[in-house]
Amino acid sequence: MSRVGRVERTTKETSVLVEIDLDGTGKVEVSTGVGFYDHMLDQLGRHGLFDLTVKTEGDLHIDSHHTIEDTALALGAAFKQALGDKVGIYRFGNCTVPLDESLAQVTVDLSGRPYLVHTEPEKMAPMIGEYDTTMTRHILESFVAQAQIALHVHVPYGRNAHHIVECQFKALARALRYASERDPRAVGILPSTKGAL
Ligand SMILES: [Mn+2]
Repeated sequence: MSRVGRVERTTKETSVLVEIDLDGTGKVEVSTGVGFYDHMLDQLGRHGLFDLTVKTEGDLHIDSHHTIEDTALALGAAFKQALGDKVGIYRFGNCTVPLDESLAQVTVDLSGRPYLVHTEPEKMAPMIGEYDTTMTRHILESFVAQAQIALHVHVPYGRNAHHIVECQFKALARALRYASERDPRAVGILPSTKGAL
């Protein structure tokens, strides 16, 4: 059974299409018009081994905020859709990824309830190309709200803004992969004592 999600989301500010296949090979086609964000979504697909298509046309004449946020919302919704009934998955995942001087620690529970805990160094370059570095938390908030997962992302140290953000996306990708992958010992079993996820 294929685990795919497809979300189209159109407002007066943006038009977003996201397609994701959780059991892919990391084939990614992303275009949001924000170069660094494309680079981050590329990390997400590649290291999550998700096949991922993202096409966003947003109001970049204002700034990149709506484009980035609405893409994250659609991505979260598509991820949730692809997870389906969550039967037979690991549910929990974590990964720690260094990128030179920076370190990201990500832990996820595909719980059905949205919750984000996020810490990163407060002193960071404000922009990476057209990407406002305060948007990283906003992306995670938006993704979590729609995917309905508990997500903890910590960067205990780091100096270069590009590294600080990129290690978060790499660790997120791998943690989501581990959590969403099928557990061969749990075929047909929903990983919850409550009977619902
Ligand atoms: Mn916003």
